[in-house]
Amino acid sequence: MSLPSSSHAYGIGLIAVIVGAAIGVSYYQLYFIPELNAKPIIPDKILHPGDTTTIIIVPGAENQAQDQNFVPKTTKAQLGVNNLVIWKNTGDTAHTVTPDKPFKDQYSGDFGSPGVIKPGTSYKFVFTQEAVIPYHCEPHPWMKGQITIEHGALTS
Ligand SMILES: [Cu+2]
Repeated sequence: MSLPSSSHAYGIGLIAVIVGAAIGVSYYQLYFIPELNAKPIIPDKILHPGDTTTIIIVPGAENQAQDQNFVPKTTKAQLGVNNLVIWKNTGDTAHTVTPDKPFKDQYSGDFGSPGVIKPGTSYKFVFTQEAVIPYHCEPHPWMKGQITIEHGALTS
């Protein structure tokens, strides 16, 4: 009788291992993965920098013969200093701020105006990581600019 009872114990042991593994996998899926996918923790001074960087979309920007459209065309901002960047449309035509190739900030997500920036309105984006992003205006592709986000002097 020793053989059947030991094989019975073996069966129970096997079931225990399977149940344990199943619990482990569901724990991993329920708690561990969401933790990994959660937004990174960003220092408050980067989420709420003391200063902003403003880029003006000037009147006549849609005119291909006009050099000035995004002013300034190339801009640098520092993390923790002025990494909240605002594009202000002061003209009378709708424009967009569209990255030349998609850029996704680790915290703020996809960069680029969700639609057009109507005259008198603006588009804001908080950059939380270093990046160099060439961008343009979708309806007027000759309007080009570049924003560079640098490690800030105040950032550790
Ligand atoms: Cu435009």
